[in-house]
Amino acid sequence: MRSPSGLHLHYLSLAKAPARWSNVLGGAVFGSSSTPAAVEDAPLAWVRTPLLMQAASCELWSVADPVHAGRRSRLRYRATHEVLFGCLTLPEGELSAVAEAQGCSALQQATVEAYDEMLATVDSAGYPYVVRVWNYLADINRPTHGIERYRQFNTGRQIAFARQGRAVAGGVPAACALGTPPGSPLVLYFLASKSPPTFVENPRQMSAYHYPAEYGAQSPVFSRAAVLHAAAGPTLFISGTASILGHRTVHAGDVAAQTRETLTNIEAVVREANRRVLRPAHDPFTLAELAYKVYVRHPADLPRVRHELSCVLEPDTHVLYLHADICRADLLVEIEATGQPALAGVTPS
Ligand code: 3EB
Repeated sequence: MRSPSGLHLHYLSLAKAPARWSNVLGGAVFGSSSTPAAVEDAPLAWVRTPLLMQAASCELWSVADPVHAGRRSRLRYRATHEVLFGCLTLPEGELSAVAEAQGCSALQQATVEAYDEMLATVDSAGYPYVVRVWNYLADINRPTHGIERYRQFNTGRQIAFARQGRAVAGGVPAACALGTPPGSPLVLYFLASKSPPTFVENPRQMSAYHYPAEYGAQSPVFSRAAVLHAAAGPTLFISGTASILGHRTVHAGDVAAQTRETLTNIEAVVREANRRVLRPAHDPFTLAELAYKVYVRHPADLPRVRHELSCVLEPDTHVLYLHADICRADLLVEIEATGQPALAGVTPS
């Protein structure tokens, strides 16, 4: 991805990974088949969502600035003087005894512990602003204890934020939450910063932290997007975005229409981000400058999803396609996007 900023995102195959890991802040390896080898002390999450095209298997965040590494409990991180990337993996099986004693599900307990560790780490390391969180949990739509697992996750996330004295509505991180194959551990990775980001909502959608109780007793704690302000320039993080208008799923059963609605939502978030933070100080964010991660529920839908993206995005756009369940059973596709403003002189199409 072309970028003027100090923070760079790459989607690539692990074989093409850099020889020098000293510039890598952190990342994630996707796929069901292999455990990535530990790469020096770089925090690399292993996410067991299968790839839909073999072009890329790895998401890497690199920086020009010097990095230092650290650990805290089960969490590993690397940081520059501005941003911290961390990841942690919690197998639910190890928590079933504690969970039973607490009277909650193992997933809820794992979520509380993961978020406790993340928030305690960023506070003590001096990067208190969590900008973006990627959440991956097994069997996201399956009910246990009479409650869908995504809702158990939402309860745990909200408990952890509230317990650390943090807001659970407004000023919360951009995020995504996707399903992984049964038996996979809870995996979280995140970016946090020393300086406050700007959080952005989507005028076409109700804020997720205000969703009505029909989507779960505890609302999901995430913003539609966040803009990280670094010395080298801003970076826009658009959360997982789906075919939701207001708070309702639209186009149930129609993957092409869901993809178009999702892209319209992403356009609306980009416009809102530009309205909120950039004009007139910076060049605007544009769809063309973003890199995309596309989660498809049914692999057979991939050609239809790719066709809709090709109608809106340039052929050389960086897109990583993954096979994953989405957090509502009627959603067939979810798309996240990340990037920097268009370089001066580049005309968006
Ligand atoms: C939605 O808009 C779709 O629970 O962290 C998107 C992004 C979604 C993040 C989360 C959920 C999350 O409600 C689902």
